Amino acid sequence: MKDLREFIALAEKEGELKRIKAKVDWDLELSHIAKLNEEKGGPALLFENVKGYKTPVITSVNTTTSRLALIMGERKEASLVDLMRLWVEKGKKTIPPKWVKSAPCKENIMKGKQIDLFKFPVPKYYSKDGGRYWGTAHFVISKDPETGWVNLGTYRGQLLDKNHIGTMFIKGKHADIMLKKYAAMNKPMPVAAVIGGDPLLFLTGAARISAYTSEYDVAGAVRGEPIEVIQGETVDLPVPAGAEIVVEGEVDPNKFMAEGPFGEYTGYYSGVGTVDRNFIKVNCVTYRNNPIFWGTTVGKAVTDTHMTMALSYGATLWQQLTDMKIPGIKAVYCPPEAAGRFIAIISVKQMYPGHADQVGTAAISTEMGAYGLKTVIVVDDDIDPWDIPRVLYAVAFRFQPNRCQIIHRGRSTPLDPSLPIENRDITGRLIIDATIPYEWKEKPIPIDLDPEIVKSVQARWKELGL
Ligand SMILES: Cc1cc2nc3c(=O)[nH]c(=O)nc-3n(C[C@H](O)[C@H](O)[C@H](O)COP(=O)(O)O)c2cc1C
Ligand SMILES: [Mn+2]
Repeated sequence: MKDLREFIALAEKEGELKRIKAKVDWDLELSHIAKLNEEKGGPALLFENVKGYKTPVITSVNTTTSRLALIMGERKEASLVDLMRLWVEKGKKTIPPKWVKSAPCKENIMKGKQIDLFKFPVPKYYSKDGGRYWGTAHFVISKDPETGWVNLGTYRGQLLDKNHIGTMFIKGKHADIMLKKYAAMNKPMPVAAVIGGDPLLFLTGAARISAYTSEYDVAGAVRGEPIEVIQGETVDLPVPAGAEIVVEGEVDPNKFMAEGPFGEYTGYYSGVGTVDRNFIKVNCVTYRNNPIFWGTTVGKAVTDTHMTMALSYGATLWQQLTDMKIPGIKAVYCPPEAAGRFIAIISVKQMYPGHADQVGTAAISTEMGAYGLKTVIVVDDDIDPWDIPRVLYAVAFRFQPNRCQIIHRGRSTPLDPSLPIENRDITGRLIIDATIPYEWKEKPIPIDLDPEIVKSVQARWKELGL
């Protein structure tokens, strides 16, 4: 799948996409339709008649497991865990992108005074938002000035004026790490903010892939073939050949504009009013003929962003545990209800005393887990981590509060509404070992039905009138 258009064609064929022909306002109406539709598990929506614009807007692309499966080239019936397992398997061997010389994303080019981002139907999502958000289902490309590592990260982007996009690179995110290096060199950081291309790129942009690894290489691996890229017009960065819209520009580490607030995927705002943040000064916009704008809804779970993160955060946690070569890990699940990131459930086939503890502490030390993962639940391998009733059974009947581990300090997210707004750098963590301790000589004796009696009573089922 090279681009968003291939996804649209496939989703339409599979009954997973609806074209909205009625006129819809980009100002709150579009996002509210998308959100209500997502709450009902509805299709992806292609708004073809956005008030005042010719360019259509697509939303709700990642909201259901069936559509995530289409993106990953899987059967529509695949479960979230099947998709995560596939990501982990395929992601083991990264595939770097392939350079091409001409590409659809260069069909139109705006530079200098021609640039006007208001020419695109940028939605406003919630009434208390600080403005219209250009960047939701997008990703920002930047390059490490020391190593040449190319990073793709989904960082929200506010439309500030016709050639400025506000950004929020949270401390320690890869674009933030890179920006600090540019600051030390007294240089602006060249960036490209991209909408479209292979939909896997947005998923990997939102994934917690380890530092020094390019999301392009992971997306290529999961796709099974290299992502096609072309040199940026004004920046020395690879941009996806099949992108719908590429915004090229620079982030000056020493310049700030008022940004926010933005209704987050936690269901809350992460602050009051605006905050001065770095921004992208846009120098060039390239786009396809008849471009398609792509947005994702945030707000209360579960919507598009939560499903995006349940897959991308869950798969990267699983991948990172696999990379540590800890034996016995059967499956990982990060429930979308917890935005795919605050709670992780891991099943393990225990092989030695302390194995479950190792899994719990490893999880919070991965790139994914070290960032705001608050609760890890470790279960035995007879429990599927996505089977929440069985996980609760394990928490009820195998977990003992005296064996829980509280870690008092770890990297937090400024979005976590359980911490005071002004003090969200550091979080606590809880590791719930809901396994039966390996070292116990006397294990609880399970109650099993007698198989012989089961057989005989089943033979009498009709007679019993059941
Ligand atoms: C819709 C959406 C919006 C996001 N907005 C931000 C944001 O504004 N700032 C941020 O640091 N991370 C944001 N994230 C999370 C990052 O995409 C995620 O942490 C990712 O790992 C960042 O890439 P990096 O690991 O290369 O830094 C967002 C994720 C999604 C799905
Ligand atoms: Mn990264």
